[in-house]
Amino acid sequence: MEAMRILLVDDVHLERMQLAMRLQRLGHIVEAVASGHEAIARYPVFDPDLVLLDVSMPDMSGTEVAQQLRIKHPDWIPIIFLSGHDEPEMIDKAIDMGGDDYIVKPVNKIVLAAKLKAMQRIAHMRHQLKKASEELEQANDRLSQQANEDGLTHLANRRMLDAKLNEFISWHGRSNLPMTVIMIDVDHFKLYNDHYGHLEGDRCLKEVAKALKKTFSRAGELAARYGGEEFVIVISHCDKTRAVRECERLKSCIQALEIPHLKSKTADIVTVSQGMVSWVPTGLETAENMYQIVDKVLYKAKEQGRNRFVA
Ligand code: GH3
Ligand code: MG
Ligand code: MG
Ligand code: MG
Repeated sequence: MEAMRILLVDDVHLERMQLAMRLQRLGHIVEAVASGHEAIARYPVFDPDLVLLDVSMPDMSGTEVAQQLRIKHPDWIPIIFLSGHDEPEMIDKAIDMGGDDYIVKPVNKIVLAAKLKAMQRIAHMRHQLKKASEELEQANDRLSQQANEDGLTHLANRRMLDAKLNEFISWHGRSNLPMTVIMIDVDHFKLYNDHYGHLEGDRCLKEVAKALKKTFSRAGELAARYGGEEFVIVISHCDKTRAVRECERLKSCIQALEIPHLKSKTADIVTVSQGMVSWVPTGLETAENMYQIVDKVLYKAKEQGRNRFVA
């Protein structure tokens, strides 16, 4: 069993020192203080596994200390009272005041060691529980990230995009402000895969995604993978004049990557086509409606020769 961190509180110097020594000999780490005020101050710093608390002390009784500790620190730590009184009513009252056990003074060596063993088991369980709940929390974080993130590109995935786009639409509908949706499709990507292989194709999509993420990383901007080699950008509070600038920026940032694409019928590097729509939502549109609309616009960009945007 691991050593416990024991906070020992007793106003009588000699008793405190004797008990502290005995606890240390049993292998524990002890912080010994002489008053309730000191105990309350040291408690969060020392972070004990167990508190041994004298009941009768001049400035503040042990039961008062226990009550304050319970209020200030909701994380439960066992408290064992120490007292010269062995009347059953006293024991009962002490437990009611927030104690978990009670040892009568003078402290019997065997009783003390036995009770510490029981507390050690509890401390061990508490540590394990804490570890498990931290691991659970981490696993939860990972899961919710995976649920909202595209595995290949680490952009928001379709599910996240749907949710965010619907939120954007209702917010802009209420605020009567324009917003923009841009749908992006990599040009001649089938030919890219055919020529360079699927793995290189994946790498290309990652590069494009990275550039999109960097270009649209401000608050109110969302870059997502719509599916396959298609991406969607959503921009809050963005009218058509600004949206046109954003599409130009997007076009040049993809060109600046200069990813070779010798089989492309558009250029000798990877390019994208974009369909864009800027409007003030009524709030009744859905993400699905908007994909349909913007996809038709994107199709026009393809028809008109690719590597361009159509609004
Ligand atoms: P267009 O310019 O008209 O868009 O032509 P395209 O070849 O890009 O369009 P098409 O829809 O015919 O082909 C898209 C290709 O994208 C086909 C598919 O295999 C590829 N693709 C989709 N998802 C992935 C992926 O995750 N990784 C790779 N490497 N390829 C993908
Ligand atoms: Mg005392
Ligand atoms: Mg496509
Ligand atoms: Mg394509």
